[in-house]
Amino acid sequence: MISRRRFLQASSGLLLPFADVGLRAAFGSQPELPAMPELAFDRSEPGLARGKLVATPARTTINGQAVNALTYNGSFPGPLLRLREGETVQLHFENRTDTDSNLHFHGLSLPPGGRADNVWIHLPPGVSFDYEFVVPRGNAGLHWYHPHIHGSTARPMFRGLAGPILVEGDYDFERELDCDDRLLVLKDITLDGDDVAPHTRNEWAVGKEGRLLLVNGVERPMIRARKSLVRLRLLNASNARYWRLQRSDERPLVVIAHDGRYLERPQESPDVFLVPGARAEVLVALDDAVPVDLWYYPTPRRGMAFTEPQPLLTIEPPPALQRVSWPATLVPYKPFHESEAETEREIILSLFNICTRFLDESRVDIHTHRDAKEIWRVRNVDIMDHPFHLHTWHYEVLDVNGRAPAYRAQRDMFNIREGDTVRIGIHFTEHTGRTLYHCHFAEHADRGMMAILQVD
Ligand SMILES: [Cu+2]
Repeated sequence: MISRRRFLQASSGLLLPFADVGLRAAFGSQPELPAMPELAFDRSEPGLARGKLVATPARTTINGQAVNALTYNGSFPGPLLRLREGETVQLHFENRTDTDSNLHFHGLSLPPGGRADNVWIHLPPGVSFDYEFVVPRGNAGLHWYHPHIHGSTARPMFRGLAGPILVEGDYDFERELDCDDRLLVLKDITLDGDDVAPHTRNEWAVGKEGRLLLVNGVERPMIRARKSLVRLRLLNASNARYWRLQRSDERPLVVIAHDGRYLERPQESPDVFLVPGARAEVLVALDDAVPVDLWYYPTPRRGMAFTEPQPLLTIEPPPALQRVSWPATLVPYKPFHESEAETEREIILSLFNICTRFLDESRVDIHTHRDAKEIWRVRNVDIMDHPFHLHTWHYEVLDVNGRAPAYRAQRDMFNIREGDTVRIGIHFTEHTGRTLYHCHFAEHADRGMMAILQVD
């Protein structure tokens, strides 16, 4: 908990960030940020990565406490799947939980069926499935995996079924980045004794937020930076919490990626904002010999569980500071040209439904064809925000209530605030099949706030 004095400093912007934080770090009461455990792939055959993932209840350690959680391979959050562009992945998945399960590879551009990103298969308890896919080129970045069973995703995901996927690529800009590279899974949780707290009735309406704000499973860790430039790869694996992060010294963060796609060029931003399911990569430049805190700020939305602003993570600079720099450009960007769009559709978000309908797995809500370029006008007529996710393809946000965003980016998550109209441009390249778009509050998706897209 932070003191009232500190809270007032934070909210009035008169932050004195270093005094107490530096001391706390120096006296070692903050745990060091644990690196995410990695799934051990067998790569004895060139071009092939073979691994095994088991969804299972386990007694695990969360924030230093023994907890009965749901895990992948015994760890909370699930282990990192470190993949390479172009390789074939064979992933044996076993469901040892007591409800149906499967895997959704959120953010990877995979075929939405077969043995790839197939959310239509439901594996009963005790049943296994062999996933197999090629990691597509252009997918280098941070993605994640979690169960995607309509009606029973929110509960197991809150209890722990979520893990990161990091695809390594071969981009020139990365060779220029001399940085300390860290992967951070942001996941909140509420404990009830040594169990994970169940959903309350209200949380099924507004989304379940946890009281503990965890980074790689621990509260308020610290990083002893090995370089003066720290690259944070951030994943919001929460059911419903919005995470807005900002430096304690109020210097800008340098954003280089959203949702597993690199930007054209780094963008300085006062903060980084992650809705459930979103990812971002930011650079934190350390050029003073004092620790920097990354603060969490609540984002007002109707129904939210208010959490005080608080320091989430402390970054201690290395003993010898270097001059930091980063490349001026990152990767070439293919913009969405509105004049090439053949269709403009209206998608209306309302309470637990999309265009007045709840999900029906036997119905197709939108039909289109491969290579189509479409504009979707996503209108939120509800009194609640809804984070909008499209499977299989990324989209570019063209405007929010008619205003273009500060910079263009490919995304698979975007917050549609109550009353807002957000226009997105989608190019349905490469894949065909039946896939989904939905609200990424896991509780809303479970209640039917999902719809089906068929691409022929
Ligand atoms: Cu929603």
